[in-house]
Amino acid sequence: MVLDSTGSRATSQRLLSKEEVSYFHTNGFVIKRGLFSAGELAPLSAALAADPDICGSQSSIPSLDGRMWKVSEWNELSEGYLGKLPRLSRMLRNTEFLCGEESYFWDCKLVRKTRDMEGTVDWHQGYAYWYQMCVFPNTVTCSVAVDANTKDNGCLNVIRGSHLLGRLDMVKTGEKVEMADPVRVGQILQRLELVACELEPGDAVFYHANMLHGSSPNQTNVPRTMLHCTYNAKSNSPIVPEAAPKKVYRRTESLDDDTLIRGDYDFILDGQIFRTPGYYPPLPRIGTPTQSC
Ligand SMILES: O=C(O)CCC(=O)C(=O)O
Ligand SMILES: [Fe+2]
Repeated sequence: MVLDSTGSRATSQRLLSKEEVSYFHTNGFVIKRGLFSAGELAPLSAALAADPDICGSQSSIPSLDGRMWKVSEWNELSEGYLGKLPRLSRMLRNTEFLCGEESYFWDCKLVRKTRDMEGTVDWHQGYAYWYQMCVFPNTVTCSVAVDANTKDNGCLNVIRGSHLLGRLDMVKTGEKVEMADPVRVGQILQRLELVACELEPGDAVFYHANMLHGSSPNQTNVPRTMLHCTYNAKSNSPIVPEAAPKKVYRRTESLDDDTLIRGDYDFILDGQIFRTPGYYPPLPRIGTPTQSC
C-alpha cells in the first residue's frame, strides 16, 4: 500500500467503487470519505487563515434570510494549488465514472462561511444555471471539505433523489435573491429526505447537476470552507460555443495524485486568476443562449 506523508491510504481507495457509482445514480450524490488527506489540504487552510479575504476575489450573494454568503470563482487552470487540485487524476477519473464518459473541467468555487459571514445558501440546482448552455444535466460537482463541515457551521445539505425531478424553475425573491421555487421545494421536502453532509476535512461529496442543494448558516466561531469543483461530460459541450468560450470542451490533462503532497505548485491564492468579484450571471431567459463566461 502506498502511504503519503500523512499516512493516508493509496490513491486506489480514492476512486469510487461500482457500488458508489450506483449509489450516486440512485441518490444523486455520494460521499467519499478521505478523498484528500489532511496534509494535502493544510497549505490551503493556512493560506485562507492568512488571507481570509481570498485576494479580494469574493462576490457577495444575497439569501432569503438576509445572511449573505461569499464565493470566489475561477475557471483558469493555473499552475497554482487552485489550478492543479481540480486536475488531479482522482478528480477526473471519479467524475468520468459518474458522467459515464470523459469529463472536463468546468469551474471551481470556494465558499467560506465565518461567524461574520454566516452564509445561508438557498436551495438550487447547478443545471438551472447551465441549462441555456448544455442540453444534458450531465455535469458532476465534487465538493471537498477543507475544514470540518458540520450542521452547526453550515454544511452542505442535499435532497436525496432530487436529481430525478428534472430542472426546476428558479424564482427571484425581492431584488436579487434567486432560488429554486420555495413552494415547490417545500412540497419536495415533504416527500424526499434532506441529507446534511457532515464531513471531516478531506471528505468530499459528488453530486449531480440536478441535485437540489444549499446550506444553513454558520452558527459557530469556526470557519466552514468548501471547495466545489465542477466537470462536464465531453459530449455535453455548450451548444453555442461563442456564448461560453471558457466552457467549451477541451481535454483536461490529468496530474499525478501526489502533485499537492509533493508541493508541486507555484502559489496558493496569490497568483490565481479569479472571476471578477461581483460577477454573478443573471439567470438566463429561456430560449436564448445569452450566458457568456
Ligand atoms: O458552499 C455551499 O454551502 C454551497 C455553495 C453552492 O452550492 C454554490 O456555490 O453553487
Ligand atoms: Fe451550488
